[in-house]
Amino acid sequence: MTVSDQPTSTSRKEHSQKAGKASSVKSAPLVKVPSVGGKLKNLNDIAALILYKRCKNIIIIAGAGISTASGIPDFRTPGTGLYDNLQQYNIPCPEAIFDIDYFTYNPKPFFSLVKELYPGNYQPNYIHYFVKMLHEKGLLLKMYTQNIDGLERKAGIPSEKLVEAHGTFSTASCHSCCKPFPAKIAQEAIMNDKIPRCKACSGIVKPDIVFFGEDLPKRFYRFSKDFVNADLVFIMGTSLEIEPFASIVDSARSYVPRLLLNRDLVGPFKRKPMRNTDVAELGDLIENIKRLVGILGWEEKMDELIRAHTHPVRIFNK
Ligand code: CNA
Repeated sequence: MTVSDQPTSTSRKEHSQKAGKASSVKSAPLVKVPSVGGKLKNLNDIAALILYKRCKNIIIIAGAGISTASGIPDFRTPGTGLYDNLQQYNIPCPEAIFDIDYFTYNPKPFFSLVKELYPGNYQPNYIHYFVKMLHEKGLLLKMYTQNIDGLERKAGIPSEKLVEAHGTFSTASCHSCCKPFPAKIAQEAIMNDKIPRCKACSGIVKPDIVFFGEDLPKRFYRFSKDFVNADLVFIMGTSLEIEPFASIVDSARSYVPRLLLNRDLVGPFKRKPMRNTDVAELGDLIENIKRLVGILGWEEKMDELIRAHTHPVRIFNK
């Protein structure tokens, strides 16, 4: 029996009471609660799991697609992705720009590119704020991101909830002796077209973002402890092409619902048939997240959250 075949025995009033504060669901459409282990079909089913508090520990798995709406190109989208636009750097293959061996041989292409990508040039978008909203509602267990743009932190997602699996620009270190180097000074040098150098050994300093051929931060390898407690997993804006990150999608218990929000099917969502508890909503991420927010009845709260972040109240001392 599919979810939509089930009769609903829950009135809107009961639904609101079960879902917590009435105000948080007052404008939400009535959604039917899916049966345990039953087939999940669409965003309505996922929303119902959240509204009925069947799922309270959400893990987000994110990639470059969550930041394209902020103006940062991803890797692989044909035409606009970075991999189709690196001709000016004269590198042997697109991956070389983030390859640690190539960086050791010639760091210049990386430093030219990274000047454009540095945090500070871009702002979080609706998707980053949606994750912040999950946190504010006590629903965010962890966010695992491959992104290096720092927009999760900028949206106010606290660092203890964040696993920046491919590193961050917020710290830097020497590529030769590994000594930490002030990230601000590294950034200033890069912005002025200079290569930052280690004070101890004169080695090249690089922001602590993870290159192909480098290990991921220790924090990433604690993922199994998080996933064992997850009761819902969102996978957003990633091609799931890069290991070991890509494999964490299979780390939750097999009955835990997973929602893919992406332009195309990726990873385990390409298998046919999909798991009963997998849902794929293909298309533009912002449109789909807005749809989910609408079903959840969180539009007003989202607007407030975004307003509070983008226009913080200023207190003037006379
Ligand atoms: P990717 O391989 O480029 O995949 C991105 C995925 O997102 C693709 O499947 C796209 O179809 C999808 N996508 C893009 N925009 C949208 C949209 N608006 N709506 C729906 N889907 C969309 O990138 P991954 O993150 O999978 O690859 C991992 C790499 C990319 C990591 O090592 C990152 O460091 C690296 N990267 C990060 C950034 C960033 O920090 N913003 C930018 C570019 C690359």
